[in-house]
Amino acid sequence: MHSPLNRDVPVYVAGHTGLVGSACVRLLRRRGFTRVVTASSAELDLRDHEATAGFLRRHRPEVVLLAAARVGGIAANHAAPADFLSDNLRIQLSIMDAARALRIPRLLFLGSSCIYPRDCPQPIHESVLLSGPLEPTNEAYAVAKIAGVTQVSSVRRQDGLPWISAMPTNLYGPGDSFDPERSHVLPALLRKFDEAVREDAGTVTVWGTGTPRREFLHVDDLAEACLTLLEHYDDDSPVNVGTGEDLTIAALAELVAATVGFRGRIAFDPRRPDGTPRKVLDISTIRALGWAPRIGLAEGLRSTYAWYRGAQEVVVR
Ligand code: GFB
Repeated sequence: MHSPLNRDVPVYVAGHTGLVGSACVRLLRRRGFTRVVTASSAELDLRDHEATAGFLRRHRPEVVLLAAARVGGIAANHAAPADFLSDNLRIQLSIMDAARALRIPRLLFLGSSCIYPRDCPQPIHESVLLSGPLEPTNEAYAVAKIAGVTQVSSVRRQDGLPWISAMPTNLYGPGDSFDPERSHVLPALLRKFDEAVREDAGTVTVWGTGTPRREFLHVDDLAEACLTLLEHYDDDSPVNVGTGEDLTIAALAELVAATVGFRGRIAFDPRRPDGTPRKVLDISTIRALGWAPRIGLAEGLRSTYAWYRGAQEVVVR
């Protein structure tokens, strides 16, 4: 079992401009960490094995938070599986090989709830990993993430380094991508419904049948979970991070409509893929460590919408 981290150790957050990495940097600074190490993609291409090794040799972090990844929603995953597989494998290998060579004592790898079999019992317990076929719409991404989890457990076994993995559910919050085609469902819907209100449109069309169920966690809650795990968890098994509660995409659309003040009709387009029917996580492992989600979905939607509107105004000005 680990203990609280010294606030003066260098902590490298890989992917600090992304949704997850930026939330982790915010939290670390708030908690008094004085040496948060970051590198923009212009400074360091994490797919470059040698460059990444050189960067870690120069900065010698004692903790690595591996939040860098190529991510996207169901359509982005479907459109570019080779990129999702290749970029994620390369990013993970570069960072973990370099961290292993330097024997960096603590590393947290972030996976995704889509690594679990498509048709597994719900809520999903960590133990069902690799027990069945994956959801086809994000198979390439999931296989890359499973390789990352296996790399962590292999390094633990071979080198005795106490690295760990966390599996977050669908995340959202400030700093997310709101791209209408490539983003995840929650930011995509916030944008669609917001535009509909602004354009006075009578109908918003939501992809798929509206029946799939999804779980949504605010990224600030995930950042708290990452710190909890780095300080208090030391085991082979990845740890689920979610809320343990889900809702249908149709119910999410209603909530988003209420958040942005859309009063028109919600239609569904079943020609668009639904993806996995359900993936809600069993969060008993992380709850036992004292972590629990704090930001409810209605509140998280309101604050994320406010952030989105603020970012839009900056773009317009
Ligand atoms: O968030 P999402 O793209 O990814 O889609 P997944 C979730 C559900 O929302 C699907 C529906 O059933 C979509 O059909 N949906 C409705 C929409 N309207 C929209 C829309 O405008 N945009 C999007 N994107 N979806 C992802 C994986 O799966 O989950 C990733 O592809 C990753 O690899 C991520 O694991 C957490 O939840 O289906």
